[in-house]
Amino acid sequence: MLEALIFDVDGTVAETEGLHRRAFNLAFERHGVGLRWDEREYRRLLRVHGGKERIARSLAEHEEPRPPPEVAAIHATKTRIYEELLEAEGAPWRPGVHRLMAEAPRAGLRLAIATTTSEANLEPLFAPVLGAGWRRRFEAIVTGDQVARKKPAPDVYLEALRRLHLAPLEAVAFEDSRAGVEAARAAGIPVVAMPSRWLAGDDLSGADIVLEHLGDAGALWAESHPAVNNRWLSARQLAAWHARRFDAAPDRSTHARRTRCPPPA
Ligand code: XBP
Ligand code: MG
Repeated sequence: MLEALIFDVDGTVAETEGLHRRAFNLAFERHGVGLRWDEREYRRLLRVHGGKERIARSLAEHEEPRPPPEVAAIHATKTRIYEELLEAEGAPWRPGVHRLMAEAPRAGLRLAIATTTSEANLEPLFAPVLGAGWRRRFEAIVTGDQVARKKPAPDVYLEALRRLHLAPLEAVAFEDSRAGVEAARAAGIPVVAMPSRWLAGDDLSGADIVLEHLGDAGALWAESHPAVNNRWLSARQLAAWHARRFDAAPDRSTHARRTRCPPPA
């Protein structure tokens, strides 16, 4: 039975990568680094997961390798600048995300976050929309800096399941990128994918459902989706789809995905 919704952040909650790109470039200027990522170059570098890893890769490609502490310092500056940009300009949430997060508790569904982004990037994105107490809504908030391996490795999703004390098939993940879909699938979690602008060319066919976005009464899909027989995705419809798809008599092939992680220590 569906128990929890696990949200990716960048590209899924909001189209934030444009602000990330600007923050990286301003940090390069501030540190005297000879890099400037235009949109085309940033789209290419989004295949490298994690800001620090992205900086290191680009420096190595331009024969300007820097020691890890210096890369970390550049990334810390970028994170501060990103927070300032987000606070100053905001990032509109994608259709249906706020609504689904509000519907979830009424439908008996718990909420979690599983993202590659840095923990500091969450407050300026969530607080303006969900209020100062936004963290209380999420039973697990797992970020890239808390796990050993970033997406497409399953680490953030496995850690979210562990903190929720749930089996993979008791959750649904929401993702915008191929790496995110692969990470959730590798954790055994069903995935709803909504392609984002910066990763529009990604193959999301590994997802269980691919939607334009989650939809809203004011942002209807062009057509009703066969999986939910509606023009937006409600918590109730998602739970009904999940029950039809996964609550049938369990067989050996899904045993591992129905086994709960040990409870948090
Ligand atoms: C997206 C990412 C992050 C951001 C930049 O994370 O890959 O690296 O691009 O943030 P997700 P940082 O889609 O999993 O939310 O610089 O903090 O890494
Ligand atoms: Mg994402």
